[in-house]
Amino acid sequence: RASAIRTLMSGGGTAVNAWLSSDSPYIAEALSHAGFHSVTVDLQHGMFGVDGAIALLQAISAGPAEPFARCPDHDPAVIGKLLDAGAYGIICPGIDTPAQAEAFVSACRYPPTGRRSFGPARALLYGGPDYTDEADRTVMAWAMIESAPALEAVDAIAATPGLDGLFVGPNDLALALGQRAGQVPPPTEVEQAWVTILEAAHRAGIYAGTFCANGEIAARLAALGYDFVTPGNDLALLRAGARLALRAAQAA
Ligand code: 3PY
Ligand code: MG
Repeated sequence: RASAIRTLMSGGGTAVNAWLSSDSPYIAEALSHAGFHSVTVDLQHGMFGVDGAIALLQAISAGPAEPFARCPDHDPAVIGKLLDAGAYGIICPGIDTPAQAEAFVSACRYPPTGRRSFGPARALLYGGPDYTDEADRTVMAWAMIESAPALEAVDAIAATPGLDGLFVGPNDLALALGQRAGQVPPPTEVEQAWVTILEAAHRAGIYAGTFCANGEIAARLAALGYDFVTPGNDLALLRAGARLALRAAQAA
C-alpha cells in the first residue's frame, strides 16, 4: 500500500497529524476515523511501551489514517520493531548531529542502503505483499530538531541522504533556548527556529513537520509552508473539548 501522506505532501498539500499519548486503542481508532491524515503513537512521552504501541498501531489502521510512531530514543532495535509492527513513519527525537541522523535513517532502510533487519511481521499485513520491495520508498524517516546543537547543524542534518523530513519539537527547543516549555504562543526564539528549520528542510528538498500546541498555531505554520502539522496531542484535544462543553453547560 502506498503512503497517502507522501502523495499528499509531494503534491504540495499539508498533512495534519494526530498525536497519541494515551494507552487506548479505542482513542487511537477514533482519531484515525476523525479525519487526520496520520496518527502518531508517542513512545517517548506516551503512557505505554512497545507492546502497547503495537496494539495502538493496529487500532489506527482500523481507520483511514496512516500509522506513525515517535520512537523513545535512537535505539535501532526499537525502530525496527515499530516498522515491523506497521508504522509508515518514524519520528526520532533529539537528533543533534548528522551522524545521529545517518544512523537513524540506516535503522529505517533495508540493506544495502541501511541496516534494518528483515522480519516485517505485521507490516506485511498493513502494507501488503509488496511491502518489502517498497518499504524504503514508503516508510518516512523524520528527524526531530529540538536542541541548540541541532539548530546549529540543521543544514548538515537536512542533507542526510534518505532523510524525509525535519520535525520540530517546540517544547524542548524552548528549554534549550533558555525559555519555558509549553507557552502558548511559544517564545520568539521558537518562532524564529520554526522559520530557520522550515527553510533548511526545503533548501535540502525534504519536508518540514512540527508539533504545535493547538489548531490555530498549526494553521499558521501550515500557511508559513510546513508540510506536516500536529495540532496538539490527544489529551490537549480532550481538555479543550471538555473546557468548551463545561463552559456551554454552565452558561445559563
Ligand atoms: C517537543 O515539543 O519537544 C516535542 O517533542 C513535541 O512533543
Ligand atoms: Mg521533545
